Amino acid sequence: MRLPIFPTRHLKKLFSQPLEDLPREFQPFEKLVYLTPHLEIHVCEEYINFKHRGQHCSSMSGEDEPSSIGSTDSSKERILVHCDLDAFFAAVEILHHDLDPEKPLIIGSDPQGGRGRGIVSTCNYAARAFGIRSAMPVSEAWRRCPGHPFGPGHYIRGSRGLYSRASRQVMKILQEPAEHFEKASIDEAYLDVTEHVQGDWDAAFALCRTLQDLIEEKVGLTASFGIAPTRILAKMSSEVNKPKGIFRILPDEIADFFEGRSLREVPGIGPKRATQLAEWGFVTVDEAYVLGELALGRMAGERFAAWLMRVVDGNTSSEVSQLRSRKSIGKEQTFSTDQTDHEAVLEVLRSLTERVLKRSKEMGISGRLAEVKIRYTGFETHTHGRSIPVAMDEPDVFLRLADYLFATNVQHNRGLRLVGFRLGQLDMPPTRQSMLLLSEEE
Ligand code: TTP
Ligand code: MG
Ligand code: MG
Repeated sequence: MRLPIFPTRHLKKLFSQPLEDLPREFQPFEKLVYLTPHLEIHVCEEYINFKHRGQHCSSMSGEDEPSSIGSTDSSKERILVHCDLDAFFAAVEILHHDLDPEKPLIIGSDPQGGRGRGIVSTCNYAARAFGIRSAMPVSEAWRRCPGHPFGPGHYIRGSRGLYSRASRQVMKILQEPAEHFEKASIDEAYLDVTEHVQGDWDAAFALCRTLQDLIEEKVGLTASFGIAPTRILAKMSSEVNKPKGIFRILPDEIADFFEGRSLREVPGIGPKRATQLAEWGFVTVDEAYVLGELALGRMAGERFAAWLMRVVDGNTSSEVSQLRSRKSIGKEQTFSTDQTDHEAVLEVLRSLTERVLKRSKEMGISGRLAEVKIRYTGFETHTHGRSIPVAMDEPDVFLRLADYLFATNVQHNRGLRLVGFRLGQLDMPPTRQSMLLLSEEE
């Protein structure tokens, strides 16, 4: 399909009139217009200028819907790896403070001698032997394994900065062999390694062993790996041989894997749903599966039944994409004393914006939404956002938007406690829209 020329004057015209008045040849841009009712023309111009200087793209296939970019073809079998670090926070603390891993260590709120009202974040495997688990009330943990001077439990509050640093080191190692990589939480990631191992499941196993050794050698932490054709299966299999385990589910082993396996182990089945199913007499996945979609649907709901069938048939998602786990990229800074010099704050905002855009570029992500966060003395917080028509990763565009959003919204004569920048409405470039813009410029 030949696309219309899309120079700046058309752009101006295009965005200054209602959608229904658009000439026919602009129909492909409907979405663009719809997304940006309050478009800033200069941003578009800047983008076009930038693209004139940079790359060119001459065609639009029509198949690259933004939502599918970064995904994998579901008709082709994928080899996915899920990695999850073992007792992550506890392991980092043990490493950092050179603690004895054989002694029970509990990370969480202050136990206050057993009267604490908070919860346990995590604990090492020695503490798990006492029945302590993540999210358990810390008072309950204390009852099972008291701390000094009553028992062997060592309770600490934890230090977030340490965990982020260790997580970054691990993610860097994991990212290397993956065609598609997704950090799913601070201690876990999905990798699509299909091409890297050329479809060989044994090679995938060997790769996980190598990654496991690398993480231990370079970061000092142990990790568990799951290898399987879908996300859910990969996540479940990384749990099987924890800690420091590797477990693989081949495509023709899925049914065997689910035999006798508790429904509660399937990510997505919570305690409420599991209890309800147990009341009907279904505790394991295969018990529910043999009932068939229709009969199970009558009891547990059609959507749930259809989904469970797909899980067991290995037909759930195998998409690995940063965009699945991440909705935005942001950075903010709290000032040690409230700031009245707004120029100085703007400088901080610019530096945060640059850092966000650097990060997004590293991740191969672009965004359409710029959002500035301002917190005043007394904690009153406002966010001010603006969308642009196409996802971009150009720092200059976002620096200008950050300046604009700050300058037009900040309340003068007020002290500032925090400033932040966030890039939202993320996409993997080039999007279909950016291709359109790139296609035939003057
Ligand atoms: P998990 O991977 O769920 O747990 P874990 O790494 O501690 O243990 P496992 O060996 O079973 O994987 O969570 C990762 C980190 O996230 C965990 O170390 C602490 C934190 N976390 C919380 O702060 N609160 C919670 O409720 C959970 C589940 C985790
Ligand atoms: Mg973990
Ligand atoms: Mg985890």
